[in-house]
Amino acid sequence: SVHDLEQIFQKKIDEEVKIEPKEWMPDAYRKTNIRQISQHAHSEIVGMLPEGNWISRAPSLKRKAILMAKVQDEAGHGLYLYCAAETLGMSREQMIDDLHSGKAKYSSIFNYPTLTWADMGAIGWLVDGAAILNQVMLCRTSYGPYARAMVRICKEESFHQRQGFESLLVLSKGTDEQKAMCQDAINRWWWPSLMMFGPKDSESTNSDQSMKWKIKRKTNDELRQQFVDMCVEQVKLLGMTLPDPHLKWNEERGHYDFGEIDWNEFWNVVKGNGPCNKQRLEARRKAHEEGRWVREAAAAHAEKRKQQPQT
Ligand code: FAQ
Repeated sequence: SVHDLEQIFQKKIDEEVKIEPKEWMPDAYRKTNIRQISQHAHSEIVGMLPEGNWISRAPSLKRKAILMAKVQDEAGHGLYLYCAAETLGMSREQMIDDLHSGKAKYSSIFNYPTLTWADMGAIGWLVDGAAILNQVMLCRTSYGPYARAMVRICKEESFHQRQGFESLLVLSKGTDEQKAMCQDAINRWWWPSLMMFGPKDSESTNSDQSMKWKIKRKTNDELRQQFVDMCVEQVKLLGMTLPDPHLKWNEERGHYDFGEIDWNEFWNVVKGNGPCNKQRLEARRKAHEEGRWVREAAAAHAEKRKQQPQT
């Protein structure tokens, strides 16, 4: 019976056995994995846009080559993740349609504009930094294909974060104008980066079940706190500050206290009304339309090959 299957399933989870595509799983487990993995894939692909904005304006050949490589890595991450979601029975076309129609979510962070070159550094340091903390935990997620994709993604992501920090470090030692640009980028990306971890645990509708199924291993607030503690130390090396007057070491908790996130802003962005939501989706739809002939030609070519006798 379904009840027995559910018990066997939960036993596997409890014993740290990975769940593989062809095995029985509860419908809700399948659904929430499709939801999370496809949102994650969309985030990688939409996440290419804010940085893509600066490729043609990078300040040197070296910085341009690094930025191009980073953005290409993100495309690769998106593709691994779409593949992982496909193993659960959702087609790529459906996922892409859901993104383009505005039905599917992607990370709120990519709906903010990249106003100066320093934003490339701030994204690497803060956005990739937040992404890694979340993804290191996901290397141990219970669904096999997702966990394995995360291992490779994390290696590349750590490199991205280091390059972001290094790039800010150069600005932080530069002219007064460069220093100001660096601080301004940190000021603008700090709060949106904290929002990447999702709503507070008390508002997080999926967390309880996802923790039981070991899809998530740490809660939104746990990871956010870890991120704050890490950044407070790292920002000192830059000689810059974080834009939060409430940041204060709490001896009792052994963590930094920090100010309240603007949750209205967060939900507003998640619901599609952030500064760049419309622009991002528009860019994705346009790219999809413009690539249509390539997909059609590739499919026609594959069909032709199938008809030809094998040699
Ligand atoms: N933005 O119940 P919870 C990257 C939604 S890193 C938008 O707590 P959950 C690398 C959530 O979907 C970024 N929506 O949800 C990169 C849910 O709505 P639903 C991508 C958000 O899933 C760097 C509702 O709120 N990383 O791409 C956000 O248990 C630089 C309630 O929330 C991942 O996606 C948000 N920030 O926990 C690329 C990691 N937060 O679906 C380019 C994988 C929450 O019920 C450049 N995902 N929501 O309608 C996760 O770990 C989880 O999904 C969380 C949210 C932790 C994001």
